[in-house]
Amino acid sequence: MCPKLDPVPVPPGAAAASGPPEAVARRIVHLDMDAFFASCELSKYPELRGRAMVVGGRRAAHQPRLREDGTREFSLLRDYVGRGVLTTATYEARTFGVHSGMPTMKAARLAPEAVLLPVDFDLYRSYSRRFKDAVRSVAPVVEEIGIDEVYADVSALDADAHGIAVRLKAAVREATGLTCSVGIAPNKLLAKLCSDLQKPDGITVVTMADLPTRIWPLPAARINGIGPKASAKLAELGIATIGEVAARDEVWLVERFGRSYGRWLHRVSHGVDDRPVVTWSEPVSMSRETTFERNLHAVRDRAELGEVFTRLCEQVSADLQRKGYVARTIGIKLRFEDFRTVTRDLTLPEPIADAKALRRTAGTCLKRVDLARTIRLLGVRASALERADGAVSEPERQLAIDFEAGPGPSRPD
Ligand code: TTP
Ligand code: MG
Ligand code: MG
Repeated sequence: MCPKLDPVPVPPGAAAASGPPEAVARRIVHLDMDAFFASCELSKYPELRGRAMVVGGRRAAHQPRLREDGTREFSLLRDYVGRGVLTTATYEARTFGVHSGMPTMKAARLAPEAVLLPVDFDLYRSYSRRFKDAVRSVAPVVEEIGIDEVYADVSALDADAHGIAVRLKAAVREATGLTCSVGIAPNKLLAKLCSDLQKPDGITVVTMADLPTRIWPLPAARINGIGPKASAKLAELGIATIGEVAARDEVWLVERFGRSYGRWLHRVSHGVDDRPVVTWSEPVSMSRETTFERNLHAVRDRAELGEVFTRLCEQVSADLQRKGYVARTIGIKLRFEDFRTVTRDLTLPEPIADAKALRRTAGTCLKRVDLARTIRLLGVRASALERADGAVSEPERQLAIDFEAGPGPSRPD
């Protein structure tokens, strides 16, 4: 006999995309690329396959150099001096204890022979688009949640969970040559937890019946939403694992964490999560920026700087118009030779999308910056967006990743 399935709330408007409106057991995928930035770099430098390698900051000095015999010379971590942090590391480098967010100099002590590469965001964005398109070709209901991960609602697909995961991984591999790890579960919460359980190149399928054996032993901090503060408080109460949260009753949790967070803790520790897979969202801003090959000075390099500034405005304008938005706030970002970053913005009475108007407004912002030092980076941003057609919102399936949306090193290199 089939077990009785709880009805799953279907959000208004999501029914068509998420399958039939009647109660169905959901099947949600979380797919996350393996060592993403590093794996993208390996497609450029295949000779590094199998070697410990990390991706650090933006320094041109760490670009590989081509030798006369056609082979490449790479920077090694042991030669690094500076305050940068790693964006990621290959699994070979992780065996030395090196990981994302670690100061590069600390990583150099752990893995001195590892290769160090600078970030190449254009490359990662292009791989990101390719892998997301590949996922959509198998499972059309996709929510983008980061540069290297997505949720997909595969409830309507007529195949077993493992078979779907195999198809997704094959499509991603064919489109990018890269591996990913897939979790399939009845909801987003569990799918995200389980995609991490067999990394890299893993497939993990979890059902509600697996909760005690697969999910409860995990540290509570693995749940998105249990941050350092909540973890510390849980630890004070003698609670380390998700199972130990689940062992407390709701009233006990509410008394210690407040009504809404306490109730939420109770729900997530029991693997309950009704959030739908949302296939579109309104962009918050659109922006373009560029780091110069050499630092430019506002007076000495006026012509070159002016040209780049105009081009950035034209690109933002084209992005807005292509996606059907107008912007009320226009801003600029400058990073100087000493890595100090300043932003200025201006909010207009009427929203704009036109390149000339954008350039004029951004130019007004620029006048409010002291330009004595040379400039490394220039960016233009449009925010306070409204639909150009006046509609409040409209589904937009595939938003290009805003250039600043992707995660990056938290400190300049
Ligand atoms: P993650 O998916 O967290 O990590 P990953 O893909 O490198 O490795 P894993 O196999 O464990 O998934 O992040 C995706 C990319 O985001 C990562 O390749 C680099 C970037 N990133 C940062 O720039 N800084 C960070 O602190 C983290 C966590 C990631
Ligand atoms: Mg990843
Ligand atoms: Mg990720």
